[in-house]
Amino acid sequence: MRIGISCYATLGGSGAVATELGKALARRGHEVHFIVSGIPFRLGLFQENIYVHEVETENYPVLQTSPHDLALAAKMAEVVKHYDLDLLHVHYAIPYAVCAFLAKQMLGDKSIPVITTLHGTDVTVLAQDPLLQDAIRLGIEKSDVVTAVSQSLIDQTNELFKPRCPIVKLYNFVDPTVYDRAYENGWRKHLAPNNEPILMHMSNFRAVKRVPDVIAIFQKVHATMPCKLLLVGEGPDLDVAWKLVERHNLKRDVVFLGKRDEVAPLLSLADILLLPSEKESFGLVALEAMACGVPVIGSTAGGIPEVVEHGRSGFLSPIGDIEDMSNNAITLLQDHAKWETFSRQARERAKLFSLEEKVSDYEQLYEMVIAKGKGGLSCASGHA
Ligand code: GMT
Repeated sequence: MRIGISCYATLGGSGAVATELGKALARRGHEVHFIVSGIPFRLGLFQENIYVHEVETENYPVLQTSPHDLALAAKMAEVVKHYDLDLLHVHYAIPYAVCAFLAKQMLGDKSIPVITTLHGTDVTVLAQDPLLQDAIRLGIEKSDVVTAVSQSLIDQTNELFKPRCPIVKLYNFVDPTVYDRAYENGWRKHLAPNNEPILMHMSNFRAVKRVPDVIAIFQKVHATMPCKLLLVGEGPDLDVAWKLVERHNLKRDVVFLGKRDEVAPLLSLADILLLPSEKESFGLVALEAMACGVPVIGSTAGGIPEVVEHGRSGFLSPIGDIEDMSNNAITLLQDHAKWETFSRQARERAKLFSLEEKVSDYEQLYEMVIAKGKGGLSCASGHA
């Protein structure tokens, strides 16, 4: 198949999933064309069957804003035509599903099926804005197939948008050959010289991640036992984290590592992953941590309970229940046998979300959409 993929190129789970999916499809012999505004952060070095088409727009003095999304739509149409693509798979309703719809209009007679994968923020955050809500609705309604990364996200999308076609659930995945605790490296000694337990939080530090809760949980655990906190990533609440760490006199035991592309070796250093999010449609970082044998202490937000089994691969508490989350972390860290059991169970659980299996699911979906497209899309044709 010849597949076009559009996604956000910056750090974030949706870009990671879209890129890993594209790479896996290319390894299976498909021709994969990334149509993007920047090089996807996990793309890595040259790989056979992968093409990147970057959209660049100039800022014209007379226009107040750059016509980026229109250029992206035009680029999609151009790549579809030039490479005779079989389908477009876009990640996020806005702008990508809307751009794909525009591209279809530009293509006129050449029909191209569009699959949209919802990752969360468009539905759970951006859709609160009534104007954007209409744009997201258009993206969903005009896609031939819509998938979502958890049941929780499907439920929220159904409630808000009542789409005519059922949304397909396709969970995110992890490559167990890359995410594996076997990575153990010399850093641990450097970061925790007295073999203190390491707690980790990894995110884009948006408000929905509840970074102040991360610090508060760590503060309570730290008051009970010597331990370290590793913060990976950056974003709007990074400053808040710095200030809290200083105010609570935790500087010596908290390390800010900043943005990192290759996270498997880092996750393998951790004893606990903290994910107390307010919203989380899936929680890819939880799955990646679990594959590295790291139990998760988190909230019950969104799709997290579909990934982390409470009481087996981690503990989940109501959003904001710092007391419960810190007690759970202490329980696991004080009982090594229990931690070992949770670590093993986390790895076993993560194997159920293995890359190869989920990529086959996407392949099947693509084949079905292409075949239906040739005979006229059924449910989806009602949309167009
Ligand atoms: O979590 C973020 O802020 C990044 C965001 C993204 O768009 O990359 O992540 C969303 O998609 C991921 C991949 O499907 C999910 O694992 C995350 O749970 C989801 N984030 C939210 O729902 C807040």
